[in-house]
Amino acid sequence: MSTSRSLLPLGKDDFSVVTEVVTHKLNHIPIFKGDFSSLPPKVQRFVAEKAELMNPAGIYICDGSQKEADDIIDKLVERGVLTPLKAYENNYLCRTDPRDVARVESKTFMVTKEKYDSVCRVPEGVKGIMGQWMSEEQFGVELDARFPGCMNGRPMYVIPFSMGPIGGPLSKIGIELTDSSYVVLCMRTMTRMGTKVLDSLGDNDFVRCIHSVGLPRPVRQKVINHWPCNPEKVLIAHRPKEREIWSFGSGYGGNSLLGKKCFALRIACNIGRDEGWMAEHMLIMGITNPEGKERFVAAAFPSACGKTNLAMLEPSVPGWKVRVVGDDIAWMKFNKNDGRLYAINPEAGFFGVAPGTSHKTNPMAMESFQKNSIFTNVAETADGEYFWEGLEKELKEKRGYNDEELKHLEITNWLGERWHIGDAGKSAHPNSRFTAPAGQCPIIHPKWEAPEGVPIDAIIFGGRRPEGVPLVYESFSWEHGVLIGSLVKSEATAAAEYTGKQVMHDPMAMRPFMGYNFGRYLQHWLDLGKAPHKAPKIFHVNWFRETSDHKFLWPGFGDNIRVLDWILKRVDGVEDIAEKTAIGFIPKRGSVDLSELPRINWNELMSIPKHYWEEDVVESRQFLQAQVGPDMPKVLYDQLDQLEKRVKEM
Ligand code: OXD
Ligand code: MN
Repeated sequence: MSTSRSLLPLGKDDFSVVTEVVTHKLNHIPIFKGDFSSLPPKVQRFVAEKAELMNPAGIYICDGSQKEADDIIDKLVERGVLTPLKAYENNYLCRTDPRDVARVESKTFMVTKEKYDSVCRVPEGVKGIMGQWMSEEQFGVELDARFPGCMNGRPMYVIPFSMGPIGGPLSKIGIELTDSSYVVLCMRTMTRMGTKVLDSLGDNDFVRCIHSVGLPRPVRQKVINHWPCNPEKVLIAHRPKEREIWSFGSGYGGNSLLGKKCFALRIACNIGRDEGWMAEHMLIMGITNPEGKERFVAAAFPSACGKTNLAMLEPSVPGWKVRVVGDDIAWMKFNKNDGRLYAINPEAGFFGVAPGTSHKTNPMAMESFQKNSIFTNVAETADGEYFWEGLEKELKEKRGYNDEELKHLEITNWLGERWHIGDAGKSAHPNSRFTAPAGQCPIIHPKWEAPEGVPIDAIIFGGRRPEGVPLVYESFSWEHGVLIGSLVKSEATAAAEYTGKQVMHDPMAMRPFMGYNFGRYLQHWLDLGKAPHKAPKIFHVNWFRETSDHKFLWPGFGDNIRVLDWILKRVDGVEDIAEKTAIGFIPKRGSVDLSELPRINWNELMSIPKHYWEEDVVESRQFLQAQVGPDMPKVLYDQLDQLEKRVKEM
């Protein structure tokens, strides 16, 4: 263990020590805002220890009020960090340093004493993809090379936040310390934040989140776009046992809004394992059929597969209604009384990928960010509107332009350069984002903040699978469904540092967000699915299958309701609409409503090519042996054997 003071064990709260430490440690650091002495003692201690380590110019305790947000926005506008998007009410554009635009998976680590608590026992020479481990000793060294004095000359904001409705039985509290006021604003949208969270802390523990942009003052290098960051020294480290997150060098998204991926997935899946629940990369949606019966589903897709679009789907079939509970993360727990699985969305906002979002693809997301939203790395029109790839047509229609006029429209791209539609390059960064309050979504579910959550009847996995995988299939059992989840694959995404279009494994859509040994995580799923729990049915969908000349076989978007209709009928126990195949139950021809759709090549869309699946099973086994190895629960290898046998007999 390093000698780093910030790593000292936290120990029991001894109030006399706390008072002593606090007065001593805050001696030389002024309070810019808030009342330090009114913080709960354990929070005082956390703040004081970390302030001593990072040496900020002062401490700013966030109360979460509108006035506070307005003050911060005014300052950021004055400094040029935010630009008001004049066409809307309280919408702002932020351009980052172009080197800081996405999650940095290669610099993301789980820090545990035992390596195999974090990662699987992969064979010699194999690089594990389900998370990275760092030893406590190494972490101490890395921390000492970054955090001492890292907030010199900058304020340290103290952000108390709740993931989930404040005080709810499934909710958890975190405190984030950050030197980025952009982070404060985004955390205010993405979480429930402020004084009221502290009031509910009581005897509960909180997740300790420490974030710095990593550029103390005086700054010796050029700051680009008023966006301080330190790309060479990025580190995102989690200490699950200590419920602690340390993030350095990046101000962007999941790297800095620590309530999201770091807490609500990587740390929370550890808490969930200890406490008997699950933290998953899943949307939650309520679907009401034309007869008025509502069901909730949770769906896991890798990043950039359209979770936000699905969660806010506008059904193309009359009579159906969809309402969103969450678009990215689900915390789910089986209820002791009725045995059903209940889910909450721990977040309070949407941090959605902007490009591709339009009134055609996701009108409800568009309505959600007409005010009080922050747009990061999108483009701007001369009239103060946001712009990104996918908005060309509606902009043209809105202005009544012809093609030539559209090409002359003045746009400033995400790099701050003049740009026109048709010019080389993209106007917006492919991972540019909107940050919008969930409550502004016109189809937010009235129960989206129900503290006990909503009951889940189906779990859906999916990915971008151009080849071989039918539109929808249903698992034979919970165990088979867990195997299907462990074999989720998808084309790469701009949300991380990957480029290109290769199909990558993304087990349970959790590959970048796994917080402990993936084999044990699968075992946790298997354990939770047992009686008396009433495990939901598990399905797999693929909206992205292509013809040999790369045309999508399925229209997707609002038409996905047709597939959800079939899924919910299966949940209701309708038998005669399914056909047994080697990989699972698929819809019988005619059982998915295709009315009013242009011709769908059903045979191609639903085909299960034997050669493809033979190869896929072999590849899956190799993958699981290489990546999960001896940590893979035997039950799942049995499931894979059965799948292989069925495919052989096809
Ligand atoms: C996200 C992601 O930002 O999954 O939600 O990358
Ligand atoms: Mn996500």
